[in-house]
Amino acid sequence: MAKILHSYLPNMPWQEPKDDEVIWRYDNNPIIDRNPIKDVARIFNSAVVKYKDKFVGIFRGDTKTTIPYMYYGESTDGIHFTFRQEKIVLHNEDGTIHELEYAYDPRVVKIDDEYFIMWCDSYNGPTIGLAKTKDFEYYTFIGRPFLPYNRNGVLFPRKINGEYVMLSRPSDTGHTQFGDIFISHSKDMIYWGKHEIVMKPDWQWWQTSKVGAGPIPIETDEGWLLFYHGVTRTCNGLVYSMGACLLDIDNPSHVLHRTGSYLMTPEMPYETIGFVPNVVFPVATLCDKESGRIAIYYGAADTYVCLAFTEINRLVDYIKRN
Ligand code: BMA
Repeated sequence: MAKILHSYLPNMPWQEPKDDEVIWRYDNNPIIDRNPIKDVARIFNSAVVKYKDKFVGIFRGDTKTTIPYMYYGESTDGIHFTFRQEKIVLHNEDGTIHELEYAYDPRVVKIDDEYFIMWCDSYNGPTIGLAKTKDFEYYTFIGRPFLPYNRNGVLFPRKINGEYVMLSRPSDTGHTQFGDIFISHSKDMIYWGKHEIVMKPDWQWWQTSKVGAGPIPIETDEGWLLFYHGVTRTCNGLVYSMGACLLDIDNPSHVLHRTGSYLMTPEMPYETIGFVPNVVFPVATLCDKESGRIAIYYGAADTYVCLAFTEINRLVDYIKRN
């Protein structure tokens, strides 16, 4: 019986499974539809966390200029969100405003009493931006952990062996296709090193082009549970599916088990039809230690935010068997 070790969230969104499926979609997907804010055409690939007595999120909003920025939203049930109309403003350490050219695919993690935000930032090409907030009102820009080109920065929710640990996916300019997941370490969140490879694409076609870390890893007694996206190139463009793996608790560069069959691939109309068809892109999870429930927030077709659910025992069993 696999157990989640560090998340306590009894009132998270949940829907019972209909049969013995390992992962199941929310019946009322998508939870965020097109044109959710005045200047924003689509919200997708977004991060939700628990904050005080509500659920808050840092959302990727593709504006009507088609440039993406980050937006704040909140909810009492984790399903119905209200958004601030203005994009999130970051400040530098000296209090001046930190200008963003664009910002996409944010992840959020709470470490001690602060929330850290990672996103795909622009600095002579896409790389990872890192900021922090205590209250989702005032955000401080920390820096860019890695050189361009890099995407999908995902911090672990606690220090491991005394160091902060981040997954990332060094990549190309966008015109060629490769993407492996690496891990890096830092004592202060400023200087990052000890880079190691974690995972490369595999021979199964759904994950043969690129892989990238998804939500913040979940600590379980079987290892760190990491959902990830796997990409295949077809004659009709790229297809993004979802897989999962278990990483060693003390040395997360070591993959213990990994899905050879995908967990979820684009099938529903909201995943196969949209701004970019055939994309399932997991970005955040909520989970409950007592019940083993996991809710996954994923972007669909670069157009919507959707929810899917799983349960730790079924999932770990599936990852090991596949
Ligand atoms: C990736 C990122 C994601 C996006 C995906 C599919 O490179 O840009 O934001 O969901 O492509 O378009």
